[in-house]
Parts: sequence; C-alpha cells; structure tokens
Amino acid sequence: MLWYRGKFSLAIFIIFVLYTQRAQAARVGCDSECLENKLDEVLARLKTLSEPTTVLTIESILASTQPEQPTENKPQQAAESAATDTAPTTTQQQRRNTHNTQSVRSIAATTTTTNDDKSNKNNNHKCTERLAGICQTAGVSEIQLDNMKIPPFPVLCDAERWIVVLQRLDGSVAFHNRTWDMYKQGFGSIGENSEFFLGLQHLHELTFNGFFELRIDMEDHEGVHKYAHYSDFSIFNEQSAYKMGILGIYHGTAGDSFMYHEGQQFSAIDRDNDAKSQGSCSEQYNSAGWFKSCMEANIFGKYLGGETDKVNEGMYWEAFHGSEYSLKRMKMSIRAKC
Ligand SMILES: [Ca+2]
Repeated sequence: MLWYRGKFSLAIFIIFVLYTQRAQAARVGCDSECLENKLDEVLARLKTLSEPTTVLTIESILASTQPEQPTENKPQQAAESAATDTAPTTTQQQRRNTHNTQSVRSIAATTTTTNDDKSNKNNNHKCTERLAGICQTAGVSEIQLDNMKIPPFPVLCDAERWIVVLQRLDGSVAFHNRTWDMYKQGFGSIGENSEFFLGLQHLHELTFNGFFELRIDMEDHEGVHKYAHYSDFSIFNEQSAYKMGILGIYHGTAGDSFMYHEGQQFSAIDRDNDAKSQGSCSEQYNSAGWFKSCMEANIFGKYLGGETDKVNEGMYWEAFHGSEYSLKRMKMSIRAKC
C-alpha cells in the first residue's frame, strides 16, 4: 500500500512539474530544446536521489515556486562584482525569472522537506552532512561521497570552499586532443601549482550528490583577471554523454560565454556528440568540450600564448578577448550550495 501511495505521489509530482514547466516556458519563451533539458534533469534527479522518498505536500511544492534567496558570494567577489558587473540583459532577466519560479533543483530538493522542517525552509537545497563537510580546509584532501559508489578521491579546495575541477596555469599539460576515456578519468596532477582536470566521472558523481554553483576564473597575458559565475552546475552520467545541466543565472566580469553550452553533451576527438550535423567540432578544432555548433569558449583548447591566427583553437573565452586570443590562465571551480 505504501509503495503504491509513494508511486502515486511521485506521479502527481511529475505531472505538476510538467505543467509548471510548460506554463512557465510559454511565458518566458523557453523553446522545445530548453524545455527538454529541464525535463531531462528533473527525471534524472528523481532517479538518482538516493534518500528515502518523503511526503510531498502542497505547501512544499508551492514553496519551491517562490523566488530563491540570492546566493551569497565571497566578499572580494561581491566588491569585484559591484565594481565591474554589467546589468542583466533582458535575456538574463528572463532566465532569472525562469530560475526563480521553476528551479528544478529547488523543486526536487523539496522532496526532502516535511512540515517538521519549517525552521529550515529557506534552505531548500539538498545538502547532506558529508557534502557540507567538503573543503572545510584549503589544499588537497580526499573526499568520500554519500552514495559510496566510488572510492575516495583527491580534490583541490581553495579558502572559500570551492573545489577546483580544472586548472591551467602555464601550458605544461596538454588539455586538447585527448580521447574520451582521458576526459572521463581526468589527467594531470592535482595541486595548487599544477595543471589538471578532475575528470567527467568525478564531476558527475559530485554534482549529482547535491546542488552546485560554478565559477570560471581567467587571466590574460597582461595580468587582467576576469571571472564568470553561474548559479547552477551539474553533469549527467556517461550514458547521457556527460551532458551539462542548467547553468542558472550568470554574473561576473568576463561576460557570459558559457550559457551557449548549456544542455550540450561532451565531445572528444573520438566521440562526436555535438549539435553540428556536418562533422565534428572536436576534430575541427582539436579540442574537447560541451560543444554545440561549435563553441563560445574553449576551456580545453590549445595553450597558444596570446594572439593567434588559429581561430577557436586556443584556450579562449569569446566575451573576454575573442576566439583569436589564447588566455594565460583558466580555473574552473564548483561549490556545494549548502
Ligand atoms: Ca557532429
């Protein structure tokens, strides 16, 4: 009986989500591809949430549609942001409205909320004790995820509890032209002063254990620092070709060159999963990434040391220096929203 009641609640929940997604999509102009991405993420989240199903109440569902509290940023980021951020564009405002009212993560997270948990209802992100304990100290440390599906693995943490998942400093490690399995497993040496990529499988395991935000820091060869922050980040499993989930809201100083890649699957030279029907972006530019047709940022691109005539091939960020400038440094970090 309980089993049927649980399934019935889940079915009602999915119908409710489908209805709200479609209604909101109609209002903000979310196209069919955008809608498909959001629904995929809802369904994948429901499948992977490992905690026992709890009671879904009308109150908890309605609470999930309320505007989300702004994410607190570290003080220097806030100051940096206030000094140089540009005002949100109309498109960004639409995304913000969409996010506030239909954040699938917030909706999924409310499956763990009960009437006894009202004192904590503003913190509607799923965050376990183990996840909250990640990166309490800066430096390299081993972490064990809650689902225990994989053994502990090392990560580099900074002082603000960000997990560094990609670090490029000097071109000592080649990030381009690698095979699928290399991107899956990661490469390089994890450390404060070394170049590395944590790997797609670990990115998936981490981001499907909770709710994460994304920050990409970059520096050009004149010592100018910029950053791009996205309120949400998740990577699906290998069966989904490590598809990138919803990025949420952008803010930062670099300009938004990553939203173009939202919802795309990962491609490498031996795995064409891009949205370009004729040919492979990875083969064309000797790189890898969540390519569409093809890219606005090439974080796995070649280390070409500044101005280059190799369009799109360098480690570039379109909104910073364009596609004919290979940056000096790039750092991609994620942080649990606890
Ligand atoms: Ca293709």
